[in-house]
Amino acid sequence: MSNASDSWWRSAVIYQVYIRSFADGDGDGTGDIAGLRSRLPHLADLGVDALWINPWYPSPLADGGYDVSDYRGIHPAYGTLDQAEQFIAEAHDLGLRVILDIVPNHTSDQHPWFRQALAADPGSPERDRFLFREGRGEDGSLPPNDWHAAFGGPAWTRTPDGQWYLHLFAPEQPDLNWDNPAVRTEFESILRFWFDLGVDGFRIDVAHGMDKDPALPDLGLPHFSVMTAEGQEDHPHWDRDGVHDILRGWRAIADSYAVPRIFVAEAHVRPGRLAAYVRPDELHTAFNFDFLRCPLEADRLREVIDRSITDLAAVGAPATWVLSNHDETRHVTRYGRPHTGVTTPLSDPHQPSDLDRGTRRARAAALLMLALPGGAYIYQGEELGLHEVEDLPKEALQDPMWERSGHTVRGRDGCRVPLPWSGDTPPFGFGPPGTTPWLPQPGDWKSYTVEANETDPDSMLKLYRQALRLRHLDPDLRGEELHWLDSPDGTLVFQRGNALVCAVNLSDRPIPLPDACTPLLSSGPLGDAPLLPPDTAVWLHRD
Ligand code: TEU
Repeated sequence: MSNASDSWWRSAVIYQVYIRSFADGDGDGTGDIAGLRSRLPHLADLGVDALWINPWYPSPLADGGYDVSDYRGIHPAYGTLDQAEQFIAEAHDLGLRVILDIVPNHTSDQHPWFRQALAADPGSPERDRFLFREGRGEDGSLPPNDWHAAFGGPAWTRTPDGQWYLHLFAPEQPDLNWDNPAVRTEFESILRFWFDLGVDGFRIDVAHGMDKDPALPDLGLPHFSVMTAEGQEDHPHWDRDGVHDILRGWRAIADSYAVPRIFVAEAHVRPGRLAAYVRPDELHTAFNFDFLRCPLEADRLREVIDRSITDLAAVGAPATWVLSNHDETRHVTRYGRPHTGVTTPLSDPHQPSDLDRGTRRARAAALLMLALPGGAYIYQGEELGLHEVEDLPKEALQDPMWERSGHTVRGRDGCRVPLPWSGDTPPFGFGPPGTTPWLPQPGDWKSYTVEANETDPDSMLKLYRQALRLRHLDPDLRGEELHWLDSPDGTLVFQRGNALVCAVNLSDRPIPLPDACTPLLSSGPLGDAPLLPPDTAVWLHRD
């Protein structure tokens, strides 16, 4: 491959496949590789460049697969390693690259290493692969420190012999000890295993978490879900300098292949700290959670866009953009609320959402995102216009957040509902007729199916397809420059290259379109007058 194709990742549009909910080939209610392979034409037609597959490894699914019990296999419900290899080859034949999800901060409590650790004595080499400690208090019945787990409750669980082990997420996800050389060697070997099978890269889960202060000092923070080390200069477990040594070692492995492989970091860090992860000898890109979390307000967005591009350009990295993923409330629902930003841990489900408005704004946001320089991520179902399912029955909820929060946070299942493909009733083509999806689909989703999207010329799917086609064809969208043009308050207008202008109206009144421009694609009707209505975006060509 040429150098140009070696840097495909700088502007790639990457589609996130939450495999459990994408397409079910065998009718057991869980998405699988067979379903994914049968739907590859949908992804090729959409016009994306690559797929990121959420963890598909053997796992007890205590956290949707982010609790891995074998890093070199495929969960039997998803298929086999042979099928995985066939899928990778078929995706490549269609011009789609494949990125997997690696989970290095923690394993499953069913991983052989953790089972061996529990069976071994305190102080043993088996225990040293994880973070086992004695408790505090006279009889050691208090956790070793005051850290909280991201899903609620203490970050420590006591074992029958009295020692405690650390888990920054669920108790079923024990944290690995990255000071142990065996841990480092093992993960380097796992990377090579999948690279050798033809995988093009990895998304690194919790890339800011592996390194812990060996003293494991108290944090002194009263609540959980502090993912970003906000307000904490020297945090004992997030975003410590030691993670960069690990990541540099991984980059060397990716670069050792004739066709270099790539990484994207999932790193929730304080503003200004992300660029360190994408220095030339570290990772290639990182998710832009500041953009995802930003309210849909012009001045706030402009600030985030400028800061992202400038910070990352300083280390030679491109920006990335993302509106939704498997951890956050779908943006159609967020943008239909009075407050459109993400609140921690999830946007407030008690605020009502106007889904018509949310959809109009989601369409505008899609044209904004896809006109920005750098890479972009599309979360499965956003191309169909799906909203968050906020009324899942309590007994259906599977996200550990629900249990761990004492039933106060419903968690992330509402954005993970299996996709609707066709037909008028569940399972909407997700699986063969009679399939009961692992999370129930709303009965009224027939207007969101791929089939329904195909027949409506103004559907979300048609908008995404047209935008992606133009993005590939228009040389103005290839560079990494962006020039802001003067525009009224509440609006964003910028130029790419010689002649591509993107105008986004987030104010509450129509604005005049820039002079001497021809509309190429708009997120909603423009009307007869050359005005851009509220909640609408347009791509224009300067005459
Ligand atoms: O997410 C890490 C993370 O920061 C989120 O779980 C966060 O706590 C949540 O978005 C709050 O809304 C990654 C994965 O994306 C997530 O699915 C896993 O549960 C987590 O790691 C543990 O592996």
